[in-house]
Amino acid sequence: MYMVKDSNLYLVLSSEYTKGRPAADIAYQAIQAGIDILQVREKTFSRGNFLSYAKDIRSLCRKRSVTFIVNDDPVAAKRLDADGVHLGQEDIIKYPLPLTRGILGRDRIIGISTHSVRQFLKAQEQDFDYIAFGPVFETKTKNYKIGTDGIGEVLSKSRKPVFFIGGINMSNIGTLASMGVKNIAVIRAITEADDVALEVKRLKTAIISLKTGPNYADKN
Ligand code: 3NM
Repeated sequence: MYMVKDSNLYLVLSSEYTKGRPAADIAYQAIQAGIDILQVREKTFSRGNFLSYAKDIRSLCRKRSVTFIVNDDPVAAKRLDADGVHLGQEDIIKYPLPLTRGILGRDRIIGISTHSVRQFLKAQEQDFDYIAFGPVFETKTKNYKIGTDGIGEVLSKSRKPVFFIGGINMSNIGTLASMGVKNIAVIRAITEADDVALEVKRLKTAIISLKTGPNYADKN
């Protein structure tokens, strides 16, 4: 079975936040520069448009063995032969976990967004492969943030990979590093960077140096 390992830089690619540049160009540069996981997240495309767009991104990912994840839609993920799907708290109403697992099978990744320690702990009891926790800092896609208060508890109780998300960039990654965070997911830090490759390398270096504090790997 696919394992999500530690020290991952996870790019959520959203064409809304590329400063007018083609999303595929951003993806290409980020993949070359060393991201580990890429999620395609497009809320406004029709399924047909999404599938043809995502197919190109998937090919870019395949060439460099970057894990390719589709947002929200297990059926699209299956059709794209994606490595997995990422579900939000609303998506699991339409696509409950057993249904999603049935569509994708055991060997694919299913991730879930959580927005409180309570949601995190609940998700951890279920058959998800990784859990995202946020928004830690201010972000464009949510009108609230949960801050860093829950991070210690999440890390100390986690038995699965956790991706912290929301407003993370080079200016605040040190705060997370000091708490023991191992994996981060970002949109704008990469998609809005003037030099995408340079920013990916900086973030990746910062993540690799995130070595302090408890994490799920230490407990297994
Ligand atoms: N999900 P940026 S925050 C897509 O907390 C997404 O679940 C979040 O974008 C969550 O890195 C977020 O530009 C947006 O702040 C992350």
